[in-house]
Amino acid sequence: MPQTKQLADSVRSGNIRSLAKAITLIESRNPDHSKEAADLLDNLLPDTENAIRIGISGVPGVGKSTFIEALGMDLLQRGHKIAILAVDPSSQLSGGSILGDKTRMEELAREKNAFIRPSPAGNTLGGVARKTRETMLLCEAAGYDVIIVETVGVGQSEIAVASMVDFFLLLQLANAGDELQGIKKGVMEIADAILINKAEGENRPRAELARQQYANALHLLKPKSNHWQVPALLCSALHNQGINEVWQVILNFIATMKQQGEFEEKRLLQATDWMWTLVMDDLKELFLRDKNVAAMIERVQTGVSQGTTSPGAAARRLLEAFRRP
Ligand SMILES: Nc1nc2c(ncn2[C@@H]2O[C@H](COP(=O)(O)OP(=O)(O)OP(=O)(O)O)[C@@H](O)[C@H]2O)c(=O)[nH]1
Ligand SMILES: [Mg+2]
Repeated sequence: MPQTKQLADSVRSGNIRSLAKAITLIESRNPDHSKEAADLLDNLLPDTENAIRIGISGVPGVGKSTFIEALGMDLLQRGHKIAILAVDPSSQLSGGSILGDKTRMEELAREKNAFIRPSPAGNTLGGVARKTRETMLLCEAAGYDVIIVETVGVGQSEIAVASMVDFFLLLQLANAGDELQGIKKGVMEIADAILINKAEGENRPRAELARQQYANALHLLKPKSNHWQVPALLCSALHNQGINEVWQVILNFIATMKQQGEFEEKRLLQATDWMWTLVMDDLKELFLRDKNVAAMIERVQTGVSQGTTSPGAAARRLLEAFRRP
């Protein structure tokens, strides 16, 4: 399609309006647009190799946005172009977004080499993550060489973000005494580094203590890679302390993974996983929209919820209905 190619070329040239247009196309719920969006992504895929993808998560108020602003300003000075995207699992409920009304990245937002984009409210986490991932690719093709995906830490969304980035950073606070209780083990297992924020002033000794406890706990976890020991670090995003150290850790991680061949391997694995996620999502939707299924789903589900039909029998009946022409 010549139109798609034109848009792709314009995105590649770094034109912001075309990038915004491309993102709108990807976010569109109009089924007519999905073929065009897929063509566009295919066209741009070869241009998405060179960026560094970073995921950042942590509980509300831990300082994610403040950290991203500090890191972002630092990276801009080093000549990078950065894009910041948000996966907001709460947007399904509130219709709001992390970066919506409470953007705390005012400095970054004024910079021409920074692109900040909240994810649209979506019906499912999968849907929101899908758009975030595709938006990330568009930004890369447009020349942004560092992509930061922010998400509030509520389990599911962290996993979704970790599966689309090269480096996953978990922000924590030093809460005296219960450092390791508040953190779910599963989340710790997907982190490539743990960063204790607000480690300044009188909070510093407690943060250092927490850092040591994390470091000890991390040593006990089975490593994701034999070539990377997940570090526990300190910073103060508000006071701009320790930010560059984190960046050096990220660069070191990427260099090590590339050297070991694990970088490319992980991206290809993520791409394959992603394909299956999309297939499964679409299958589920086809299933739910199937007229045979639709005709009986409520009755069958009621049977299961009232204990009169077994889940296995119910599933079998629904699948048989789905296969029936
Ligand atoms: N003392 C101190 N305060 C900080 C630091 N970093 C962030 N804060 C403050 O903590 C509050 C929350 O910071 P945000 O950056 O908005 O936190 P967030 O994790 O993005 O929060 P959500 O987007 O709501 O999930 C703000 O008042 C920040 O000024 C820090 O290093 N030290
Ligand atoms: Mg925030």
